Amino acid sequence: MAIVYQRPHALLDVPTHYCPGCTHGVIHKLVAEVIDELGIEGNTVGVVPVGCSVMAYDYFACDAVEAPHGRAPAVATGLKRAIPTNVVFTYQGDGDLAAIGTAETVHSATRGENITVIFVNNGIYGMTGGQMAPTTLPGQVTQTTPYGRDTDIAGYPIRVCEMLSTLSGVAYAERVAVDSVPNIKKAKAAIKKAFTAQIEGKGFSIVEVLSTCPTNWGFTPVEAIQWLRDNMMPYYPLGVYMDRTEEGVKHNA
Ligand SMILES: Cc1ncc(C[n+]2csc(CCOP(=O)(O)OP(=O)(O)O)c2C)c(N)n1
Ligand code: SF4
Repeated sequence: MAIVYQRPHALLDVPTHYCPGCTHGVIHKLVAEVIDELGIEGNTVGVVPVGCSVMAYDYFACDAVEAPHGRAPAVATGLKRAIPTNVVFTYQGDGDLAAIGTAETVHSATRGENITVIFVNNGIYGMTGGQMAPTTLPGQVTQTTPYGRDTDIAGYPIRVCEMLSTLSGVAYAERVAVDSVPNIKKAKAAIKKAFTAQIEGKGFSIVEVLSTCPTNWGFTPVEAIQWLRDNMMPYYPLGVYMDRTEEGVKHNA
C-alpha cells in the first residue's frame, strides 16, 4: 500500500512531554517537515530555549544546542557566524523571546543576523505554571494577574512582528496561527519561506506562531483553540509584516 502521510524524518519517533492538546507539537511537526523538504537535516542546528520546549533537542533529528533563558539568538549568532553554511534556527516562547530575551531578539534582528527565529506566542509562561508574559492580553487572567492583566500597572502586550518590522536587518517577519488546517498550511509556508530566506543569505527571519496553552489558560484543547481565535487573533493580526526576500543579499552570503 502506498504511504501517503508519515512522520517527517526530522521529527524523531519519541514521545514528547507536551500537555494533551498543546500546539507546540504541531509547530514541531511543521519545522521538521520544512527541514525534510529543504533537505537540510544534516546541516541544520536548532537552538532551543528554556520554557516548555526546553527538551526540543530530544525531538528533532538535527543537531541542537540548549541556550539559557532568552539567549537563543545570541547563541544562534555565534553558531551561524562560525559555520555560515549551517542553517541555524531558534525555537522560543514568548517569555523567553519577549521578556528576558528582548535585547538578544532586537539586536540580532537589527544586525541582520542570517538566522531564523520560530517564535511561539501562547500569551503566558507555560513551563513555570502560568505567570503573565509580555504578550499576555489586557484583562487576561494568569497566576500573577488573578483579576486580569491591568494595563495601568502592567502596561500593554508587545506585538513582536510589528516592532521588529521597523528594523532594517529584518528580511522576513510573518505572524501565523495553528488553529485550523488552512492556517496550519500557511504556517508551514511561512516557516519554509523563513528557512529559505536564510539559505539565500537574506538576513534575519522570524515566524511568530500564535499557539495554545490549554493547561495554564484553564481550557480544554478545543476551547483553547476557540479562545485563541476570539482573543489572540484580534490583538495579534495574522499576516506578513516585512518581506525583503526579493531584495539583494544582506548578510553572511
Ligand atoms: C535566567 C532564568 N530566568 C527565569 C527562568 C524561569 N523560567 C523558566 S521557563 C520560563 C518562562 C517560559 O515561558 P515561555 O518562554 O513563554 O515558554 P512556554 O513555556 O510558554 O512555551 C521562566 C520564567 C529561568 N529558567 N532562567
Ligand atoms: S504548559 Fe502549556 S505550553 Fe506548556 S506543554 Fe502544557 S499546554 Fe503546552
